[in-house]
Amino acid sequence: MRAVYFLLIALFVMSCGNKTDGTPYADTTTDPMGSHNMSVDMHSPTLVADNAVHLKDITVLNAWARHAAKGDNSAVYMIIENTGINDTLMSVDSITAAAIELHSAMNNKGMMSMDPVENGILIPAHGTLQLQPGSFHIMLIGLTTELTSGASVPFELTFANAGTVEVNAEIR
Ligand SMILES: [Cu+2]
Repeated sequence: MRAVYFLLIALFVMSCGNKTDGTPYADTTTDPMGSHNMSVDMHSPTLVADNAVHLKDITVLNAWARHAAKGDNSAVYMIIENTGINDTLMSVDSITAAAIELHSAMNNKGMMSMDPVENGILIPAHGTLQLQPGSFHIMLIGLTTELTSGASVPFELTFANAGTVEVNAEIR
């Protein structure tokens, strides 16, 4: 299971929007454990982060959204840790977009494609899932407002087990 998961994540190295950020999530200045690269670590300890949100066994860290103009599309990324049994991110709500979908992305011989995830995104038991450019992400379709760098916007995440939690995503 772990090896398969590692392979899947390792394949997703490019941004869904064909843009790449060097450090889309890591904030080493506030991380007492120093630099971390935990995209594939299923057993990492809970990270310390400014914007961590806890809901039962779920912790959401480093939520951020890509800046974009009103009417355009954007995406939201975050780290989701699960200290309990398997859970699933079922849906996301926000007033910032006309529609919101959970997407996976794949790099097939240099061609990026992305698809809606039908039955939610699994957050493995005692594991970590990273929503990041080129991998799973929350797709914002038809922004109802401009997403301005430095601002933040609230999103409601609904998990099958843990329930619903509000997360603020910093716009970058
Ligand atoms: Cu997408």
